[in-house]
Amino acid sequence: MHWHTTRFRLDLSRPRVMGIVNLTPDSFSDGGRHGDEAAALRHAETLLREGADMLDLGAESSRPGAARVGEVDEWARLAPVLRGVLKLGVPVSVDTCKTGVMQRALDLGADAINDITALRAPGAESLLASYPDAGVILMHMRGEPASMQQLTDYEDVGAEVLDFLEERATKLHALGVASHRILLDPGFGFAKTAAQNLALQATLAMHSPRHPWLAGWSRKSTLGWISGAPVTERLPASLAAALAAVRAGARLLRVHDVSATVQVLSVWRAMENARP
Ligand code: HH2
Repeated sequence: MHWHTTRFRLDLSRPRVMGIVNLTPDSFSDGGRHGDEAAALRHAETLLREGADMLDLGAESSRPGAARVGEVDEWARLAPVLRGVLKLGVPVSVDTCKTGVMQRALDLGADAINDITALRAPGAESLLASYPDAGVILMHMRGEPASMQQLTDYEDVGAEVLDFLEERATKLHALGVASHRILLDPGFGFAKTAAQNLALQATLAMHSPRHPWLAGWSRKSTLGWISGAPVTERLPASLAAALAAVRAGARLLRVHDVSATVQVLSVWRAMENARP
């Protein structure tokens, strides 16, 4: 099972780790710490030394209630760092929901687009179809980050999210995006209550989608709701969630704490593969 991206094929036969590089001054979990270009590049290099299999670069916070960033500002934050991280020898996805930013990132050579709105912005689907090799991550959410936590009315959250993701993948496929370019993401924390996030993962454990899926639990508020830990102290909770996601079938983990996640996965794999 491989995920095809612009320059690399990521082997997902074992779970992989995507290291987060946030270029936003207002991220919920690591706001502003990598704001300046050189610091962001150093952070990316550190994540790779720690064992990240790929990097995800984002310049607009999607935290509930976060302010929107204009296309020009978003690209101004992304471009210099993207140029640098594209030289580091691993796949790089760009976390954006703006078609113009996607195009510029793909023109610069980005390996994949990670879109929390699953390419629903005007022109986004056909743009991705016109870059024959780029990877795509389609995430489920409702509304906008500012309003999404008021949109949590579901009959059956697991079934609705799975249907949405399969529909989006089918639509893209029909437009010419090959299946092996597509990853799905249930969007933990996006227009879902804590209990719904848990129910959603339980559904995924029982019904695996037809494409590999990514789990983004790292430091999310559901983990605070369960454990009582503030965002700065959610490493143990994030590791437990990462492992539970892998057991539920996730093939890629979007995380802030790469070294600890890689360590957890290596011990888990050794024990899973051990025989008497
Ligand atoms: N979560 C965040 C941002 N982008 N992309 C995908 N595919 N899946 C996720 O779960 C996901 C995502 C939010 O986390 P973070 O990047 O740490 O914060 P912020 O959006 O505030 O920068």
